[in-house]
Amino acid sequence: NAQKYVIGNWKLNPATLSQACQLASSLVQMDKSVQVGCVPSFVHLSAVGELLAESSILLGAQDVCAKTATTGAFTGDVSAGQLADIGVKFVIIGHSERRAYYGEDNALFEAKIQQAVDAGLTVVFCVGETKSQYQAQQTLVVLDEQLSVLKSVPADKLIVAYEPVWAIGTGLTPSIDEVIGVHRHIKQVLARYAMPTVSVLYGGSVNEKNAAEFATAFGVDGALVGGASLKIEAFSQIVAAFA
Ligand code: G2H
Repeated sequence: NAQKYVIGNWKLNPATLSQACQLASSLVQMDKSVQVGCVPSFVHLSAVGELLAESSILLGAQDVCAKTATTGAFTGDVSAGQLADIGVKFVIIGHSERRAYYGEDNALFEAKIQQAVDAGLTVVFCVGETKSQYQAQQTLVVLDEQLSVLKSVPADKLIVAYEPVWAIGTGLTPSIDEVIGVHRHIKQVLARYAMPTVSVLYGGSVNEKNAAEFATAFGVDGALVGGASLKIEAFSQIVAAFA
């Protein structure tokens, strides 16, 4: 059986280091009966990592350098090796915001995945269809193409997150039956890649009200939570739902 995770993707939040530390401290206090991950922005990683050091919470990063896993002349980048050195365990790659706002594509994702794996980091790889692809019933075709970059990733270093783009930060979510169907399909593709036990998380407007429904959906091994991960009350209820 796949391991369960509830991961908070803080995106470009919060505004200050002290707010990030406050949020991290309350995470440490929270009851965690499922594996919890926390993904602050780069500038907050070290401080948050120190606060989480004695806890079971996994520290994650939102991006990684595609060019090297170590050091070099790559202004503005952060390498997988640097991340691993400060206690980062996983990195998010393929998030729809990177695809949409920064034009990131499969070739770049493959390079980033390679660097992450070289440094021993786990990859949380995000896939999902846009609204027009959903309406054109292209979801599974789109996912197959996105998942194709994962063929040679070691299965024990991979988590997949299904995030329909039209559900991200919008308050809209697919029906539970749609989620179950898509997760079944993703798991079939992963089984073809000889990775049948890779966890497949759902992401996109998960909140304290809908978490229980997702948590009981067959094939949903946890959640990638954006907005609701910034509110400790909401996030702890989501974690409890998946426990
Ligand atoms: C999807 C999700 C977290 P939100 O991006 O990755 O964000 O829960 O705000 O829709």
